[in-house]
This record gives sequence, structure tokens and C-alpha cells, in this order.
Amino acid sequence: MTQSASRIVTVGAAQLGPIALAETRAQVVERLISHLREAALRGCDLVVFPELALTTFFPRWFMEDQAKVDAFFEREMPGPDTQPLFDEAKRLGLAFSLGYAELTEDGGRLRRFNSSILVDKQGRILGKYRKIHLPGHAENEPWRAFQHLEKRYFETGDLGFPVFDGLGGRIGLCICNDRRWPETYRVMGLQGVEMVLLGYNTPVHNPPAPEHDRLGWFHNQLVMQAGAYQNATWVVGVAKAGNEEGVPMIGGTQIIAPTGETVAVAVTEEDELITAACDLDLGLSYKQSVFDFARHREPEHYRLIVETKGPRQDRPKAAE
Ligand code: CDT
Repeated sequence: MTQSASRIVTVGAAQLGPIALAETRAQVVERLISHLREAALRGCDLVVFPELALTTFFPRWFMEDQAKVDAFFEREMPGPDTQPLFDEAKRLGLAFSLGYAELTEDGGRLRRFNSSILVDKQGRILGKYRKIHLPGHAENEPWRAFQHLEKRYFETGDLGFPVFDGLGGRIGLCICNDRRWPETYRVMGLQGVEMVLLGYNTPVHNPPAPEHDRLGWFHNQLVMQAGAYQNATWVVGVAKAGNEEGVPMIGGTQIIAPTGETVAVAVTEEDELITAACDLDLGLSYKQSVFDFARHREPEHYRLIVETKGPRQDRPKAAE
């Protein structure tokens, strides 16, 4: 039997500890660059940074002054503060993914997204994703210990769940809350995704459902392992962790194989790089057997998934 060349992508999952409100972009970029240098020493091809990796997680505050909100957004990528990150990654021959708040002008209208980009080893932006599953709420809710105003500050992403050819494979992007939804992974799975890169900011405490608080770490691992196994893909989940401006956030940065097994996991809630050599062909046997979608999926019975947003009480027929 002839064997094809192996497709190993060595990944660095670059967990960040808290970013203080007072920290400047330049200071944060220095931390990201330290991760890049460590990743290069450890032989990485790709470094994955968290969601909204350039500032503190600002949706925890209600702000009426739009100028104050916009100060957390990037108007260009790379811009003056992020160019050094692109330059150093290129110098080191590293691809990377980065989450940031994107402010863009579209036909004279300002639009704001919670975005993530994939940058190749030459410093070119290969692809962009804009977060679709925005959690939280849109109005100030002062009863909460802290706010989660993603529904106020961002529009729903308009780029679908894209998969990009890069690093010798098929790479998908999603962001934080997306990881809890099986549709996220399946839409990428149907495009042959081989590695999903995602960053997150997950507070330990969920004000509307404090009974979930003790399960945050478990749910994080549960959903990413399920997404990996059920779609025969690597999943790289990267936290911004620790106590950020008085709000504790989970760590649990991990690299998960298409078997559903976690192969590397962070043990701190600080800046910490974990790495793994990921064989993109490891998912093949799953894609050709139990998860051979073309043979085994039954989409005519899944119509409710796209036809209905919330649960329906009228017991419709799944297929007609
Ligand atoms: N950033 C982000 O999407 N965080 C959410 C918190 C959910 S509770 C409002 C998450 O799913 O981790």
C-alpha cells in the first residue's frame, strides 16, 4: 500500500491571562509576540490566540458613549499597533489566528463585528470569520454582577462558517459561544474541515443561571470534544483566562484530536503556550467510516434545524 506524505501541523494554543482595562494595545501585542517567539522555539507552524485578544473583554460594561465603545475596536488589520505582530510572525515563519473587535465602513454605514482572522506564514490574511452566535443581552441589566453586552455592541456575523485552504489542510474559524452549537461544527464538517480554531472569553459566573457555574470547565471540554469527534476534525480552543477586572474567567485551553481526545491542555489561568503536532490525516478513518457524511447523513429528516429557530409545540412532520 502506498502511503501519502504526512500532513503534520504543529499548533501552539496561546492562552492569555487577564488583560487589564488600562493595558495598551502595544503592551498586549508584546505579550502576543512573546507567545510567537516561544512557539517558534517549540517548532510550531501555527499559533492560535483567543477571542478579542487585543483588549480587556469590554462587553462586561454598559457604555452609552459610542466613542468609548469604539475605542476597543480595530479600524484596520493590521493597523499601527498590530503591524509588529504580523511582522514578527512573518519573520518567524508562523501562521496565526487572532480574535479582535472589527469596525468597518460598508456603504457609508459603520458596522461592528466580533471577528477572527487566519494569517498565513507570509503575513497575508487568508480568511476572516465574524461571530454568529452572539451571547448575552442588548440592554443594560444592572441586577447582574457584570454585563455581557455582545448583542448590543456587535452585529451578527455575515460570513457564514467559512473553511479556508491553508497549512496543507482545511482550516475553519469560529468564536467562543459558537463552540456550544453543533451546527457550527457541522457546517464546517460539510466543507471537509480538518482543524477548527477558536478563542473564548468565558466568565465562570453566568448571572441568569448560576447553577451552571460549577460546570463551566466541563461544558467547555464537552462541546469541543463532541464537535471534534462528530466531524472528525482537530479543534483548538484557546481561552483568555483568569480574573480580569474582577470577573473570573475559565481557562481550559486545549488541543483536541479528531478522536475526541484532548492531547494537550493548559494548567494555569495565565499566559501559557501549549503545543501539539497535529496529523491532519488522523480524521480520515472517521470521515471514511462512521462519519462518512455522504453515505450516512439523512438531511431530509433534519429540515427543522434550518426551518425553525426555537422549539415548536405543534409537532410538525420532520419531512413531507
Ligand atoms: N464570549 C462568549 O461568547 N462567552 C460566552 C459566555 C456565555 S454566558 C453569556 C460563552 O459561550 O462562553
